[in-house]
Amino acid sequence: MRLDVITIFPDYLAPLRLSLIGRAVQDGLVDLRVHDLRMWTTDRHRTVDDTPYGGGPGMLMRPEPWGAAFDDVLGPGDAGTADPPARVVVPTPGGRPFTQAMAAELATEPWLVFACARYEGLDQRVLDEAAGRASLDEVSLGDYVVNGGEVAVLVIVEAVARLFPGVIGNAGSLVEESHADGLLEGPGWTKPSMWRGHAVPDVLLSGDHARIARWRRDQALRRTAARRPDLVARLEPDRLDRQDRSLLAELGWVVDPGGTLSRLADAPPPVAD
Ligand code: 6SD
Repeated sequence: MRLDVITIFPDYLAPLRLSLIGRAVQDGLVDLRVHDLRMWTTDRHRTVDDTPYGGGPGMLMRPEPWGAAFDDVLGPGDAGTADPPARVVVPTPGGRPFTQAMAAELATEPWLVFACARYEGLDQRVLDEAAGRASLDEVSLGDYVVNGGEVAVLVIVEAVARLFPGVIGNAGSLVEESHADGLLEGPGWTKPSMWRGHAVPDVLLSGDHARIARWRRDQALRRTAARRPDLVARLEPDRLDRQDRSLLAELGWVVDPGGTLSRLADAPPPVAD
């Protein structure tokens, strides 16, 4: 997979060369290319920003350096090149929410190009230009504002690249983790079995794998109901077994006539877990 990142702070992306993703870059599984947007400026001050038309506070990113950067990074993008089609990802608080499903989808792409905004964001024509020559995704990490796209790119690349075959040593951990099946993962314990008076739950020491799997599923359902009722409401009832349904009913969740899970108005309040 090829990953290009265009930013005015290339050093910000240094963590992508550490740990598991760093190993994948070193091993050539991920072809990571970080570009300094100022390379494509032409003035003495290497200017990338200017005041917004119509007035208002702050500065926007000028289109010219971005246009030149896209010309060089994306190339002509026609049938005359051997390059696969690129997908351009622009982090912005106004984008579509980034989810595990989006990470899984992006992980199937051969080439992602990330454009990191700063200041008050990009001139709209930068986005229009990108959309005209590649498929464009404006993506939000969540409903809060940070100072630029770089930190979002760190998150997105880590979430995407770890799904790439060979990046994570233990592929089984991808199947059982939070969000893999629409549920939060339950708590975990390691040795010692007793620590500062806190014991590991007996069931985990029982060696009864079916009972352990069921108990873990119950823990995941309880935690999800307590912390993320929005995720419970999105579960597909057809993918729940009898024990799932009975536990959820205990927590006040029933399958309504429309076939979706909803919480009974008189259900007991969710309990913290
Ligand atoms: C100015 C940016 C780029 C500013 C952002 C994205 C999310 N989810 N919060 N904040 C953001 C991205 C903010 O460039």
